[in-house]
Amino acid sequence: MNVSFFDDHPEPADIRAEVLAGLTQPEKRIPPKFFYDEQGSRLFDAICELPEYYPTRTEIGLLRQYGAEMAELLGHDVVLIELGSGSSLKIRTLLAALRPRVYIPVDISREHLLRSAEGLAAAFPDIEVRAACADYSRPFSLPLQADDQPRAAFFPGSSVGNFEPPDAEAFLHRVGTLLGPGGHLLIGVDLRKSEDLLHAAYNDAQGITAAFNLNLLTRINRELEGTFDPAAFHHSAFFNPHDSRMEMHLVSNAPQQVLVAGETFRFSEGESIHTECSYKYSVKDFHALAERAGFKPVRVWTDDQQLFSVHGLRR
Ligand code: AVI
Repeated sequence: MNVSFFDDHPEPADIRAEVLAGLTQPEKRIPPKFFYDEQGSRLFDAICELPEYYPTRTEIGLLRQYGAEMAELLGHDVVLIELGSGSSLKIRTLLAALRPRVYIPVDISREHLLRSAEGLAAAFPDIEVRAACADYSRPFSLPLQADDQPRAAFFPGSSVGNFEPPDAEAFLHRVGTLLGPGGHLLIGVDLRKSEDLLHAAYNDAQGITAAFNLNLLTRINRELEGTFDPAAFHHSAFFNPHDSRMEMHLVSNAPQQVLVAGETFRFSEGESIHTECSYKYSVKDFHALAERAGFKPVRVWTDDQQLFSVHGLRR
C-alpha cells in the first residue's frame, strides 16, 4: 500500500496544568480541545449527523457541488495537506474531485490517523499518502521536500471558528508559510446567521450537544481525580452578538464545592465554566482575517441559504 508515516512527536496536552489554570480564573474556563476523548469524539460524530447541526451536511454539499471548481483553483498534481484528518466523507469527496499527487493527512491522534490513512490509500491507490502525526495548533513540521509543488491545504469543518481570532490569524499565517508563495488553502467557515438556527444547532432536541459538553466533567473525574457530579451542572449554549460567537458553558445548579487533582474549587448557583467559543464570520470579516494572515481571497462558495462558506485563498 502506498502509505508512509511521519512522526513529529507532538507534546501531549497537559490536561492537569490547563484545567487547573482554567478553573482558577475569575471566569472559569476549560479549553475545548479537552472535549475529544473517546466518548467525546463519538458524541461529536453524532452531533455531525443531527438534523439541527447544519454545518457538516452543508459543507459536504458544497464539496460535492463545487468539487470540480475547487480542483480547478487548487491546480492539478498538487500536494494536498489536510489539517486534522477528521471527516472521511469530506476528504473522499475532495480527493475524488482533485486527484492530488500526494496527500498528507495531519492529525495529533496516531491511531485515528493511521486507520484513516490506510483506508484512503486503499480507496485511492494512485495517490501517495504520507500520514503525519503533528499538532497543527502549534509550530510543526511535515514530510515535505522542496520539489513538493504546487502545495494546497484543506481545513474543513469551521474548526477555525474554535480559535480566538488572534490565534486564528497566527494559525493561518503558519499554514501560509508551509504552503509558500502561490499555495492555496481551502477552508470551511461557518457563517453568521439567524440566532434561532444557531441556537437550535447547539441546543439539539436529543440532548447530544449537552452530553458532549457534560462529558468534559466525566473526563476530568476520570483523568484528574475530580469529584464533579455532572447532574449538578447543566449545558448552556447561546449566541454572543457582540463577539459574533456561539458560547458553550457548564452552569452550576447550586452552590457547591468540587475537588480536581487535590485542589478545591467553589461554585455559586448559576456560575459557569466556559467550555467553547465557536466564532461565526461574515464573508467580509473572514476575508479581512485571511488578508491579515497574508492570504489573498480568490473564491468563496456558499449554499443557497448562506449557512456555510468554503473559501479558496491564495498565499
Ligand atoms: C468542531 N467545531 C467546529 C464544532 C463547532 O461547531 O464549533 C464543535 C461543536 N460544538 C458544539 N457542537 C459542535
